[in-house]
Amino acid sequence: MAKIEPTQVSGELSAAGLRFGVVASRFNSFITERLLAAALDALERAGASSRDVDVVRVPGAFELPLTSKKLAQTGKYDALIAIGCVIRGETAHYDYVCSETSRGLQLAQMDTGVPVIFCVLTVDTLEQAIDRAGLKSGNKGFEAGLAAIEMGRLSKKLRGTASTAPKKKARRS
Ligand code: INI
Repeated sequence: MAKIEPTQVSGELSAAGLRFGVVASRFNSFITERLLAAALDALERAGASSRDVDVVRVPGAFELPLTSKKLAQTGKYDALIAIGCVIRGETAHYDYVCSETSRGLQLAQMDTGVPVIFCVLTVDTLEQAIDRAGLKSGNKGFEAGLAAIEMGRLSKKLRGTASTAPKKKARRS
């Protein structure tokens, strides 16, 4: 058994003083509005205030990545939450929308360094979506709110950690 006690780093679940951007898609709004309400509930319960939370609406999940990236680039937010719901239909549209949305959201956070929480339901049926938006399996929006707080806090903390700060270039004399 190892005896070392490593430094443990994680983000606290306190939203006070953090700024959040939420991008919510209108497609399947019956589901996405429920996810949005639960995400806002999580932020509020953890101490976020109205002036520190912005909600931006987009037509569908496919539009989430670009909008998230633009919000991240403003430098105004500690974390973003992207909310959508894609339900499998008869066509391959589902696969394109799902893969490009997830890929785009990952790129948005990797390109900007701002955490983008993936709150996009990708399901086969409306019933499965309803289950994940407040019925059987809890509400994924609430989980996303908590993840945004934790990642916003953690990112803030890591920015201030000496060992992760970019090294200054040595000056030539
Ligand atoms: N957008 C969704 O958010 N969910 C879906 O289920 C969906 N389906 O099935 O088509 C969907 N399509 C729209 C897409 O996200 C774009 O808004 C549209 O293609 C315009 O770019």
